[in-house]
Amino acid sequence: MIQTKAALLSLFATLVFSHANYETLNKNPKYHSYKDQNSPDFSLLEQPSLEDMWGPFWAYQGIQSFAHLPVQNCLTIDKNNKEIERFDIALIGVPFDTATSFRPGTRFGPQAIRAASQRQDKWRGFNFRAGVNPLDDWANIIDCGDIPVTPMDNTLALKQMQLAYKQLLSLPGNTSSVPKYMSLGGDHSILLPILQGLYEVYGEITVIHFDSHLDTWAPDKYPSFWSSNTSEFTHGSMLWLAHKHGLIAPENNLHVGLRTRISGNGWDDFREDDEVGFKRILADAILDDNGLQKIAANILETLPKNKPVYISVDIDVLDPSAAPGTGTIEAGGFTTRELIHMIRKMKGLNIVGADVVEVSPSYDQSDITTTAASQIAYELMTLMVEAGPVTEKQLVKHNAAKIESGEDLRLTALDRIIQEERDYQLKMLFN
Ligand SMILES: [Mn+2]
Repeated sequence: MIQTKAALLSLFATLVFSHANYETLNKNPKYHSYKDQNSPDFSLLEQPSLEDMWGPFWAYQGIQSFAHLPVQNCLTIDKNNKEIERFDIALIGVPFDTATSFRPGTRFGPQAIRAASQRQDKWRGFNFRAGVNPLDDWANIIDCGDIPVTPMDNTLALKQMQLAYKQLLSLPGNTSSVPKYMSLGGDHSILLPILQGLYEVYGEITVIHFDSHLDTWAPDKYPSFWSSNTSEFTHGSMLWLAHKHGLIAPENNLHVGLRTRISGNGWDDFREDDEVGFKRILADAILDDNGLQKIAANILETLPKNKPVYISVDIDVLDPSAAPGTGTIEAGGFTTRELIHMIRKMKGLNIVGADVVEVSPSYDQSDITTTAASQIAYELMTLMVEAGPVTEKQLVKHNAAKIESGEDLRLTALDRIIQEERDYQLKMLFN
């Protein structure tokens, strides 16, 4: 009897507490907009503002930005203007696809990912896997629109992307010293100018690269007699170039999800990949006992804890059933759920930027790929929010020993390639 009484009391206490809890603790009026217009109290309510009445809209309405975030053309922001509205994290589209070796079409990626992100917004943005709403936390997040990259000339396109990231990374953050960018591709070659921009701000970056392919191929691994400087810049060689120009850490970069066939009759590609400073986690590793957990542990063991880390997600890391809308699909990849799990496990790393690339909507079915890409972008931004604001101490300009003069030779080398190529092209065109 005593036991029953105690049980009843505890049940009663739980009911009272949970009711009180819902009413007083969890009910954030910010997220409860509905007013009972039949209630007698309704006429006593304050006159609603036009914003109250017409500001909120349904997920499929409004002008499409990523997750209905505010839009600003960040490339036209004058950083010296004190009046500008500052931000900490921003989406930036890079609709460039003329460095692809197989099926093109990723120039339509950023707009399609935005369209697929419409059911994400501040209002219903709480990431329960992380315990944070990345769209409504300390970071001011916006959509910066697209870099207007030319589809006519890759030398010029590379130059435009270099200058664009330089400009974007020179803007002051709101809470952060520098904003972080979540780039939407575009083909994977866009990673090179991104890493160049980040190198100037942070120094060498460690890259974690989710991809079914290596993308550390030397340009001469493509079978062609014909070559030029710009022909070296492709979506399969950008990591080789980044290594050659000293933009990435010399070791402990990591591929996750590899499963493509490799060149020739042996392990050459893997040996060359070693030289570029990468370790490899193959897609099949997930078949081991506790494979997913082991992959996540391996990622955390390999990546540095206190150094800048960049996450690049080629959507072809997913199985074609989970991401058919990409240029170079490979059978036998991860599910979206598995990839999200791996990303979630990277909490605590110093993520300074990320991308989702190679989304090619014309090969997509029922928005499968674009929906996966928009969710991955959201998970990556969650990581950025969890990492906290960028502090001055993280910036390379505060480490004078690393860069002695204002100009870094490793960056000017790439600029020189571009200039030489430009001169060469002009000569070919007009002589
Ligand atoms: Mn790739």
